[in-house]
Amino acid sequence: MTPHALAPALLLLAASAGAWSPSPPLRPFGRSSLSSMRASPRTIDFCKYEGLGNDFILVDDRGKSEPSLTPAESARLCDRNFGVGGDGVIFALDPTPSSATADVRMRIYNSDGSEPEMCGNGIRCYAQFLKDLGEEKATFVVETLAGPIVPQMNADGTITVDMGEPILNGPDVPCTLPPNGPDNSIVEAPHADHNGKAWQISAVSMGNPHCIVFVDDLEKDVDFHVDGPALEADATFPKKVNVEFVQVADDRHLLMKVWERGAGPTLACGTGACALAVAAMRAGKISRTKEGERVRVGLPGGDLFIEWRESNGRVYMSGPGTRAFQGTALIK
Ligand code: ZDR
Repeated sequence: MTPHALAPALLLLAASAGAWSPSPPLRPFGRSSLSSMRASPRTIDFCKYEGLGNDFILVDDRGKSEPSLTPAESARLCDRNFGVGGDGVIFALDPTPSSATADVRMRIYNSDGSEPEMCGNGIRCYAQFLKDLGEEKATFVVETLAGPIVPQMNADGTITVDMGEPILNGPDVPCTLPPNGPDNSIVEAPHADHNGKAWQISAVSMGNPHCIVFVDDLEKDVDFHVDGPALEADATFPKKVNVEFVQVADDRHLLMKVWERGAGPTLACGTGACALAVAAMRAGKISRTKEGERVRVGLPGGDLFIEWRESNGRVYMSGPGTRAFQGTALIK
């Protein structure tokens, strides 16, 4: 597909409620009903996807080596009042020449324009986007700043992603607290006050950094809009951090709320769900998953299912990636 054949002057939102099952073909870009409108200086064709309400603007930049939007343009597009609205913009690019194995490359900008290494919900949306663009393979290798990631399209329409091995070594997360657990990890480490509370935090990277806080009651123990940003900017995480507050419902069911680095409160977080499942197993909050067994992680936008596989130490995340609408946006 060659992008940007037309230039409608308005944002075109062909919104649709509900899931697309099976996903119908994408309307070829460049045939908007507004195509007769006066040409704008610059527009971009996009598709909007969501993974449990964590929503992304997807741009087909295959055939290119760099995203067609700058971080600042992406941030404006993510604005929910002045743009399309989204938790981030994701670009499907050609793999870098040095990548021997990748089929495609993913880059993502958060809604504030910062660039994370990885995005779990985003990569499921990305995989569904490629499928909707005509990709026939059920599994492919995606080059990311966190290394190669492998989504697998399941027969039931969900997507399982091999997210690789978690990084537990504290300094590599990166977190500057003294490691207090096995493998140099940071497990429920007592930490300085924020907002008058003494936090115990666990640090795990899934390519991007996560700070996990176990609480007895998600509603009562967390002042989400105050504690979330305070921990996001905590000085012991030099790259800032995604913050997950977690309540253990039972041995196979965790509940979480996420305050994302660079995006604030979102309805779901794929890398966060993986990180907190690993942290819960490491902290002995729940037992380690047996081969093929999964932990249900309840997020505000729905459930993700996580296996930390004993035989290879890798984390597998399963959940949906759903198209919401496609359109053409004016770049501001
Ligand atoms: C949390 C996230 N949406 C996901 O699903 O994994 C990732 C987005 C990137 C995150 N805001 C970061 O690491 O900066």
